[in-house]
Amino acid sequence: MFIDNAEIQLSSGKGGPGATSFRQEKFVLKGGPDGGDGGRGGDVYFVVDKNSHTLSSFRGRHHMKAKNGAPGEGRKKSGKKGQSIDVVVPPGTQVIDVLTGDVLLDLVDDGYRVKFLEGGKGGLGNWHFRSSTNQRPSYSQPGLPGEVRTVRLELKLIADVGLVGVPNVGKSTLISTISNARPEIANYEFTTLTPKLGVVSTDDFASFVMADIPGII
Ligand SMILES: Nc1nc2c(ncn2[C@@H]2O[C@H](COP(=O)(O)OP(=O)(O)OP(=O)(O)O)[C@@H](O)[C@H]2O)c(=O)[nH]1
Ligand SMILES: [Mg+2]
Repeated sequence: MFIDNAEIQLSSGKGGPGATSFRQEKFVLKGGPDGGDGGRGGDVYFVVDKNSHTLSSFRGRHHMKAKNGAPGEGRKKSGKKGQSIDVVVPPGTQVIDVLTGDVLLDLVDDGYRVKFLEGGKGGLGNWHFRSSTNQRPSYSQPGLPGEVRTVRLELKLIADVGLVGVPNVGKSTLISTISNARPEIANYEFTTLTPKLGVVSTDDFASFVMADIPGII
């Protein structure tokens, strides 16, 4: 059994700021406040998909971020919510807090979708702050920041095939050409120090997992 892992920083979107705006109409002098609220920041979800077999899609990706909420506008118009993102992982993935080592999520069932980070709340527009003593408030709230969390994804995998051979014979080269794995390849022995997994697609629906194993003397 091999443990495939990837570290990634996830951030939800910031809330959009509320607007400071005053009603402007013909024949209305000094209209009242009408600044709308900022939109909520986008959320971060985990989605379990059995069509992704390994965590290789996270290689080289260090940060995934949902979109920020849009600012509020005049005429009490609220800003648009920031777009959420789905982090797609294979069944069996554990989400581990990098700082504490705690397992935050154990994602098992195909199709399961769970909210992981909540987007920041949008700020209130100045319209909310009118009162009998202040009929023209210039204050509107800023949006709240999103959440940021660095997690390690871990997947315990059973490879279908393992490449066994003496060092420097081209095992990594083979797996790099037939699978989605991109291991280091070099003309010296013991280039590969830890096993790397790759998915070999045989057709649109069938695939198997191949392991690149360090050279054995
Ligand atoms: N001539 C020739 N060279 C190859 C072939 N396949 C790989 N090589 C070269 O052989 C060297 C070693 O390749 P790797 O794929 O890193 O070998 P490895 O078995 O993974 O080596 P370790 O990880 O050190 O055990 C590289 O310089 C490759 O370019 C081949 O079919 N023919
Ligand atoms: Mg190698």
